[in-house]
Amino acid sequence: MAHNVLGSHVPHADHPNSAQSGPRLGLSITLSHTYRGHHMKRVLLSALLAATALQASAGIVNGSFESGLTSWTTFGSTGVFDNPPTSGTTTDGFKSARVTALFGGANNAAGLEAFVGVSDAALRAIKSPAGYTPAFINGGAIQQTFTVGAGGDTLQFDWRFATNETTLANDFSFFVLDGIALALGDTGGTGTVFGSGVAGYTRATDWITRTVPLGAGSHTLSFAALQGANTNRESSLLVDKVRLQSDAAAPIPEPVSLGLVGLGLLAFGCNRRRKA
Ligand SMILES: [Ca+2]
Ligand SMILES: [Ca+2]
Repeated sequence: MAHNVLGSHVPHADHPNSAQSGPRLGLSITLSHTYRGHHMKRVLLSALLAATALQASAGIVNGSFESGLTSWTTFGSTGVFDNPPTSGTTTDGFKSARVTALFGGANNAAGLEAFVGVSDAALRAIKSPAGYTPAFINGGAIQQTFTVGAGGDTLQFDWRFATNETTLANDFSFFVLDGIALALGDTGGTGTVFGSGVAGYTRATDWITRTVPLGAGSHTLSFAALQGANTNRESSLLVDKVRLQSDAAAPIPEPVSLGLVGLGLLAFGCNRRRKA
């Protein structure tokens, strides 16, 4: 039975919109079929309240990417670094997200701009150096929509930009919050120190933490890397530990934690039945 409970709601948790409704719906349907009896209503109510509290306190799901890119929608070349924490590819756990301006990739720049919801002109406005004119070629992006509760919150994430570019100024990376693009690592940028440290790349920034205040309500966050004029040198943006400040008071809700909630409730239900 535990298998059925776990199996029935994990796919919901995998859905990009699961933070809004999926897991709660899956949990209640399964338990309704599993148990009967008057006290079951209280058990179900507890289940719904527990799931609601868990998600209201932390709107970003799988922000450490320990479940891969689950709960993030993707465009173009995306993936995860999956290495020991000492590898320099993570700041939390074993995995980080990777979005890549691909070596020899097909021209998908217009599609990427549509995916993240910004214009070509808006990206040129944040590209270094100023006045960069060549057409953008290829990139990758990830995106998640989440909700911030009353009173607002603070978004934080860690990023690191790695490149094989020899023609500096070509490739860059950025994040988009509610339609506004903001620069991250840029091969043509100033104030970004490039050393080494990411396997497969000749240059990389250190990990940098970005902090952004957020008002209450729904927010859409994207991370992207985009190829400049030439397509013969790859660059990637690494992202890890995407979280809200309020998450510090509670565990980050990886999809598996919803499974643990289900198992806990299952055990609780069994105990109640034995006593009844
Ligand atoms: Ca991680
Ligand atoms: Ca390049």
